[in-house]
Amino acid sequence: KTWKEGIRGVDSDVPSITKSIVNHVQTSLARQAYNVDNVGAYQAVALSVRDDLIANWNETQLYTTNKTPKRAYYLSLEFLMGRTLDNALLNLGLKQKYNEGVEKLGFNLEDIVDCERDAALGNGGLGRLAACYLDSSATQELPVWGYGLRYKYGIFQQLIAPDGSQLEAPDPWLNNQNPWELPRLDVTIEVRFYGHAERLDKGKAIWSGGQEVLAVAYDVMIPGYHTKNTNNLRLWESKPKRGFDLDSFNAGDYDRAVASSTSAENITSVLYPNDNTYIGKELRLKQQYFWTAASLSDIMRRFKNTGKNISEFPDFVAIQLNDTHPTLAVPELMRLLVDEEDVPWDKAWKIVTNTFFFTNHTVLPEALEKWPVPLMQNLLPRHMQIIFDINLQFLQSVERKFPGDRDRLARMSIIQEGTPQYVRMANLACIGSRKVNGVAELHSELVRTTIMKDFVDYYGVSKFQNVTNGITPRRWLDQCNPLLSDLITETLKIKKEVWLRDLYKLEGLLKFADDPTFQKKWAAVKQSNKERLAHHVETQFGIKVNTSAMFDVQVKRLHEYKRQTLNILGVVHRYLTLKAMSPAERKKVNPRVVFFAGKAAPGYYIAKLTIKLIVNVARVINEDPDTKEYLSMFFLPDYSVSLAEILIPASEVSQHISTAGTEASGTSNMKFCLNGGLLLGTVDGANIEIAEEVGESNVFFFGHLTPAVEELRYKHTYHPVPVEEKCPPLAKVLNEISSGRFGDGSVYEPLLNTIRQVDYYLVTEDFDSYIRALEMVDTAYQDRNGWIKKSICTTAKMGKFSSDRAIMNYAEEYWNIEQIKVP
Ligand code: 26Q
Repeated sequence: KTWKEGIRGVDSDVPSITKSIVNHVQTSLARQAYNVDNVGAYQAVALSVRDDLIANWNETQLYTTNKTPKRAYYLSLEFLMGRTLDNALLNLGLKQKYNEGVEKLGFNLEDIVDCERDAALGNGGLGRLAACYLDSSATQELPVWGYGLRYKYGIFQQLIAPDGSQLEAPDPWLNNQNPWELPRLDVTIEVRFYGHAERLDKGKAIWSGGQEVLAVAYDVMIPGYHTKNTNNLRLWESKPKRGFDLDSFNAGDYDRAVASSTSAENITSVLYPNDNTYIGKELRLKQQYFWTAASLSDIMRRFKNTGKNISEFPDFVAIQLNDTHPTLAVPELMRLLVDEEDVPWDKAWKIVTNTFFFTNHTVLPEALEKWPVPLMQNLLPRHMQIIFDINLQFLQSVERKFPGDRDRLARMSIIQEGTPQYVRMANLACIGSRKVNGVAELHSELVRTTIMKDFVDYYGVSKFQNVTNGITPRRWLDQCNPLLSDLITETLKIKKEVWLRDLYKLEGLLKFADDPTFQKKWAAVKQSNKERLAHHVETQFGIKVNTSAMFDVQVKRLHEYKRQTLNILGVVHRYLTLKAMSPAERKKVNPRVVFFAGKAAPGYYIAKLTIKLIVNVARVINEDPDTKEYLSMFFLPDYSVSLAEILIPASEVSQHISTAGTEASGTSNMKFCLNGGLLLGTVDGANIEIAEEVGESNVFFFGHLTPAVEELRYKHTYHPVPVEEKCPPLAKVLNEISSGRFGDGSVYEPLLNTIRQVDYYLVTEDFDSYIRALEMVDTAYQDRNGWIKKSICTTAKMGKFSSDRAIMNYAEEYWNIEQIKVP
């Protein structure tokens, strides 16, 4: 049997596929086979595919358990998986057969695939990265499990009101049953909150009382690409330990009877919709502890089943902390070892610091997690003791290395002094881990020289490394852009399964970059993807899009540091320039369509105002008969993984224009370039490494560099120069908006003032250079063949950005785990 044969063995032929689908319609769904709509067909097809996944998953888990290799665990509060059916079909190598099978049953596979709701258990980059990493771990047959939370509500659904305001609606993604998860109602773990901790001798303590909550496991199957290996993502759901309080119920006090069960269930109700900003809500801390405690208990149980000695824990377990969100795992593992396993403190600390690895995703000060000591003390009294103990030992050791350096001690302390005191999670994560890494070269260097500088002095630089992010080419090329994938396969003359697992093979495209026939085919694919997007926009939102214009895309979470404002102000500048031209002059202009999409955190006022400005500027310019042929703009609501899969292949230029030094990496930049879109961006994050790979002549760079940023900010604060003087064209744009050209200008004053006054993200400083970069894009686009060549060369040089490379880096350099071939 090979991986391809799956549960149905050699008979995974079309007739047995249709049989299995019909069977699921009649039994699992209890419906009549002649009365099934697309949604029903989706459910039946999903259940049929799931049978194969379950078989592979079972074999993998059984085989791996018996082999007892070292395993790695990826702890992430977010897994932004998107849809599963198409991915499962591709990875199982069954797409073609299911295509035929559903045709035979009178359905169309694409329509069926479209019925699936996204699993949107994440905000953006960090959560999608976790999903790509699971795909690459499974594909490369590495024993990696993900651990996360099974939120009842994923990232909110975004609606745009007629006045351009963002409205949020819940995302009840589990309303339809989810065929991709296996409830493990027998796998439950008790998690305690509150109560009191009583110290015993030898650093031990007893923690008791408080509230006890149950964690229930749901396992999500993660198939590798063309391998039987199927990994596991375990998501925890909270539920009350004891149903409800019968005494209160009998006394007629129903509210009170269910109060504690409601509070237990609330823990995994909803994903926090904040991205790159920290919020100090108790429920969020509860989520973090609930998840880390359940995961560690599960990991410990699995380890103890192997019968190994506890000191060997780090030889069998590696745990990657996805940002500081799971940092409580550090004191929690100390608690398990010291209080429950009777391991002496120092020995326990050695185990802990050989087990954890910490990835940092941001250097923005407002995003660094800090929890008030009183809050943590109340919720997790034992952990607070452990943190103080860790801190004391650590500071003593710093003092020995740098005697008398009080400031250094204050900076490095896990506890930030003041009223109240705070627990600095990044310090704790760093102190508790073997390695700390950033997510792109520049970012890792900033980690070493800014937020972790003192720790580099103390530990030495080798603890602080880089693993540049990556993306899975299965989803982000083969699945989302089948036409390009086919063209690549036909051109390289190697099997798709080969280059999709070794993305450096794309370099073979380089020798065709000048070939006119190939260029023509390449351009035709892009055109077809543009039309697919236009069709989607027209059917979903009722808007017509000019597909002969250049498609210019900026899609990402709304955030001041990402500078969507720069883009929109640039569009207004272009509009004013077009208006000032004669009709004859305009005819020489390259038509351009600018797409925006992205969600704003519900409490982020300036981000929401930016959306409103985009929508209202779009309304005016899209209606202007003088210019609408040459410039139009759309804000597509409710950006999601599925929408990205349509947008990205259609892009000719995409914008990644953060203030230098603020975007840790970015990962959509990689997705756009892999799909032959050119990059317009600042010298920031992974943009830099993309340019290194594809060549600077194939990207459009602009703006100040990271070292200049701090100085410019200083000047802005102490020697402010009005925008009118510094950048007259920008001042004109701001004034046009203020004066009501795009609807009541006063609405936008708070947003415009961020630029006119502090301008922390340096829009004013980069505006001129941005406009020049846009002009360079126009000039380059006029040269059709030159542009297509750039596009081909870009795709060809994206091999480095496969998440297979990134995961292999973690596996070899950090986790020390090995591939396992399931026979
Ligand atoms: C923290 C505390 C309380 C509530 C929410 C949060 C929170 C949630 C999500 C903080 C940060 C995030 C997400 C951060 C994120 O997505 N960062 C991005 O990570 C990508 C993957 O490494 C990078 O490519 C991006 O540059 C980075 O912005």
